Amino acid sequence: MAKKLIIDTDCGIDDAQAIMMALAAPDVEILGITCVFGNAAVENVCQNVLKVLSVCDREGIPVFRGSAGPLVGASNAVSDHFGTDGLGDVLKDKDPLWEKKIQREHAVNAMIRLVSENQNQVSLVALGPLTNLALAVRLDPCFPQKLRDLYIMGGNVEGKGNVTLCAEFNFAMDPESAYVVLEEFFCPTYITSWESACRNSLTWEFFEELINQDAPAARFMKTITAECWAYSRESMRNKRDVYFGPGFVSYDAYAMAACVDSSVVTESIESAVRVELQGSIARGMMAVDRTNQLKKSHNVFIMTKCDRAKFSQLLLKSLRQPCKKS
Ligand SMILES: [Ca+2]
Repeated sequence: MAKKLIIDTDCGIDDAQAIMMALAAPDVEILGITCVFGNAAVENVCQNVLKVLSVCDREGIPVFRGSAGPLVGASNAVSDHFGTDGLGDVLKDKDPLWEKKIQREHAVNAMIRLVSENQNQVSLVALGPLTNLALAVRLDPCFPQKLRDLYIMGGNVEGKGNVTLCAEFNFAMDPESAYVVLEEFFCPTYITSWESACRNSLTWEFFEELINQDAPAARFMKTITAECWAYSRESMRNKRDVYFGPGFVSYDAYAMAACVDSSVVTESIESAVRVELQGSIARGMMAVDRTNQLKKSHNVFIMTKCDRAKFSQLLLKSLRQPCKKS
């Protein structure tokens, strides 16, 4: 039986890569893609998802618009990490009819409905700020227990931050939502932290091989990364390089890989975690409670090592699209 997925995304370039990985995976059925602000405004995120589905010839998958801002604080806090539109600011052929292609149902309602219709069968893959998920558990307190499992790209385990000193982007964009999700989602939870992704980076030589494949999805990826500083081979320009050295890191793709092929993850930490909300330096940081000081009943699994050869193959395959798929 196909594995049922809902992808919650703030569709930047690495989300695009992760979505393509899910589209290319055998035995995966994507029930819907729910959008959230983050790498760009939610309206841009919706258009980006539609674009990715169009490139891969999979426009039948429903796309839902979700939260435009965090639960608390300014709602215009988006990143320009992948350009202001989230996909490198190079796409000129905007679809003027995109709003008609978005489902009318709100992303959070859609998530609750789809999971209720497919109880204990849905894997939820969260690739952006966790606002939609936090709202889902507020609207339906039983939502987490109806999930099969949850995969998150976000947080950190070593106190290293990419946007602030101590916090990773997705958690820093909406710390309250990250807190709610990690306190109240008692389903099996698998996290790819920022450092986990960075410590399993690939080479820029591999990246060249990846985007120079002869297929529409690869050409699309080559186009949207061409002008983007996050894909600059010039090293030491960002915190990632300073902390971990140069390399190609497709963050969200690690969380997706863990979902579509669990054998990609070769080593994990099992621990309780909590998100810091009060700290002036560490707000949004994920604290890892390996000595059980918090006395929490629920542990999560945080990836520490992956099989890079397998992961590379998933990436390569994801850009050889459109592909024939029943
Ligand atoms: Ca993302």
